[in-house]
Amino acid sequence: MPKISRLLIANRGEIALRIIRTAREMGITTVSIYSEVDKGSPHVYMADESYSVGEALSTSSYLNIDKVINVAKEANVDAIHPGYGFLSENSLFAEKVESAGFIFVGPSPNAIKIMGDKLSAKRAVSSFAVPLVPGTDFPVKDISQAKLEAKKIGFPIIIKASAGGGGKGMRIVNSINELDELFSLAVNEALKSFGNGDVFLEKYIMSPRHIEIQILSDSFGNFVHLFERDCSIQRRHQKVIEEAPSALLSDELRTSMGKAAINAGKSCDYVGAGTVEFIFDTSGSFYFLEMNTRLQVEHPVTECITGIDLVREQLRVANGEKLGFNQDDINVTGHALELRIYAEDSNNNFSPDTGVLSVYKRPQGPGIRVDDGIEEGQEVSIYYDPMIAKLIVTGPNREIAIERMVRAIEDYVIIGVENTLQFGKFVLTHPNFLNGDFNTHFIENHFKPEYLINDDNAKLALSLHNYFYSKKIYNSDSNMITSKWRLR
Ligand code: MV4
Repeated sequence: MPKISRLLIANRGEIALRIIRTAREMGITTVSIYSEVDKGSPHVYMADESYSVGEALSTSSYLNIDKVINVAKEANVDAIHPGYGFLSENSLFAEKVESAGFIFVGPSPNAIKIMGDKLSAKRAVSSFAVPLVPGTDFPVKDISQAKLEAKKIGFPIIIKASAGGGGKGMRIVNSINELDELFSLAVNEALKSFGNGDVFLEKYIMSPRHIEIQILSDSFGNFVHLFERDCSIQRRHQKVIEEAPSALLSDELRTSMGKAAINAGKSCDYVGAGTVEFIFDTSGSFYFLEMNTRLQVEHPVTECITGIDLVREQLRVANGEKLGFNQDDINVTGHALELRIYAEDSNNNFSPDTGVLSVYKRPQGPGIRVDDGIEEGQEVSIYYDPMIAKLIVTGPNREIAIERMVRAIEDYVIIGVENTLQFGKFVLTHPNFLNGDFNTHFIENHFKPEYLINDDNAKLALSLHNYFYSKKIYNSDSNMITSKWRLR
């Protein structure tokens, strides 16, 4: 007997739609929530039912635990899927969901808590054969202790906030002279941002690849991994392109990273879909960084190369079912890339842009998937994440997947809001990206705004490439009848 027949999706935008679609395929009734600015958004009318949770500001709506749980009661749902962001990695939320009698589609509150703190995560995985960056597995309390430990590790080192994430509270220290100042800056920033001044030290890995492993587990202790995603192409901790498989992992490393990732999951009795993040250095060693206890933005590339619907597996596992396959059943076919398209101006230091999407045409064709949560004519507001859409392509190999992505970018029309489509094309056509020679510093090393067209008219022409594209059309007398043709 399935327990989940009614599901609340505690999120908005593309991920809410992503979850609604799979739930519907499984015969589950979907309930969404919306803030006042999202009244006309697709996640409201795509769900079977939708409830208001308040004003635009996230703290008064999508982040308000009591309001979300009240909707769950009112709508009489069986389970809550948190998506990513918002309340997805809030252990207090998971706890309250469960104590109100609902199924939380995700791991236990305890697993979220362990992995939500970097030091406790490192301590948990340390006895489970997961390689760690040389460093301290305890908070460094004062500057004299910092000096002692830094000398043991050897410079350069990196100071990290235990409660941190997304690069906040991190400081790179190149020599002992800089340590005093950077240590107190890191502690103060950690205190101010997280209310927790615990920091630890690690050897700084200079030019790493960021490689993460998708895992899945059920409540019977079965674990599998779904291979890696290479997320090295990022800008200030904001991912830009993700791909699977990585252009550089050997099968041997892939297998040992997969095993390490499963062990990290076992260290906290993980249940559901999770991601274990590693950095990979130039000598081919990999080290655990952290574990994300949610479905990730970039999960589609894994779905594309494995054929596995990760949301379906999350819901099956939450429903108390066993994983439907074991490790040997999971195979990789082809290559997938995801480009995140942000409402940001790449000519103006990527400052967020807002406005109405006056024209919005998605690319189509074999191997193309667009995950978005907005329609033509709707407004991109200041209130939430600036990501407009994810363009995901699959091809038989990396080269063809890249060619396909470039074609899809050319066919994509986004007018009314500055966006990073052309920036994405710059990266995808860069020789170092093409030959797989890149690390997390790719954009700072290779991108200058001058490389993109800065002229408004030219930019418009580019975004209209396939909307009003110039083609030679001849009539029956072989006279050219037009040089402008409106697509569809
Ligand atoms: C590191 C590192 C180098 N050495 N740790 C950045 C965010 C957080 N998840 C961990 N991060 C890093 N930790 C050591 N010991 C470099 C980074 C890092 C990074 C990691 C993954 C993806 C992009 C990054 C960009 C800058 C720094």
